[in-house]
Amino acid sequence: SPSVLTFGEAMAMFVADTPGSLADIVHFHRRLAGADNNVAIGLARLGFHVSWLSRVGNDGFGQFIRQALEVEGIDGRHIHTDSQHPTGLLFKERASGGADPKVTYFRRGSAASHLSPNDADGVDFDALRHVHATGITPALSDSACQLTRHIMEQARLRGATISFDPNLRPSLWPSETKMRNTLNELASLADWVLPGLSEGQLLTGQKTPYDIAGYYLDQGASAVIIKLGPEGSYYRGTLAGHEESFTVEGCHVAEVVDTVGAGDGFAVGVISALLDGCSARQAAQRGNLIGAQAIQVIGDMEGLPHRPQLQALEAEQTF
Ligand code: KDG
Repeated sequence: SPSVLTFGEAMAMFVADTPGSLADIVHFHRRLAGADNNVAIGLARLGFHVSWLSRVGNDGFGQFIRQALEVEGIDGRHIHTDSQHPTGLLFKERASGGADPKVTYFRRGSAASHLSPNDADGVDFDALRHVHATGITPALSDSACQLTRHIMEQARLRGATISFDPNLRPSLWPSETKMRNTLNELASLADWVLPGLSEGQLLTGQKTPYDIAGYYLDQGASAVIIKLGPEGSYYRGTLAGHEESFTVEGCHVAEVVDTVGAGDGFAVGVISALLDGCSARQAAQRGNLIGAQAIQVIGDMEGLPHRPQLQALEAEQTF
């Protein structure tokens, strides 16, 4: 099966058991967080060979992350243990009514923020079919940003496809200008760019999905798929050998439990479909479908389907 690499920061995430502010919550449940490792898990569950590159602290949470990914069958040979710095943490309040829950990070100076290009020394880029990058990793530090660029450039040179989810996290960046410039520059190294609508607007200064997509197509992308939330997703690209654009309707979701992880589920759907050889339309549809699964559970990745579940879900859809 095709070999995929993702990389970035995983964290132990503490989710409040009850609604209210972090100042008042006593009980939490521990789960796994991290956009890129969510995508790694989703793709591994669909049968892809996935490796995830990172740094974790020499602590219990680092062990937790290693174990959680091992259980999912993810290749952990590029996970480095950093004895000098701790594993990052994240606390998440209980969201209500479909609103985005508030998150508080304890990740500055974490093991993963010390990622640097050397950490990719052991990667066999020739064996890779696909690399998935997110805009969170370059926000962690200058050296993590250099690693992101290094991996994307190497993958491109060796002919692997690259997907990029900007995953805007303004609180992790020194300024909005730096965020915008860095992420647009990194996106120019990617084949498939997957922003949310408001992310795309902020990054490109364009209003419409058509124009946002145009910005990244001009930079060299072959597909731009824009997440429209409940309205589904919009595709513009040249995957079919000529340019086309269309909107794919969103999936009905009975109850939105927690929106975090929707974009990662979307990425899993799009990437897996395109690696499976499906059309752009099928990829956008599968993105919506898996994104919709992710928001019906509290955690980020508990809703990500295994291959038989995905087949059952796709059979139920009347596209
Ligand atoms: O996409 C989900 C992530 O946002 C979550 O798991 C935490 O990686 C995370 C982040 O940096 O916000």
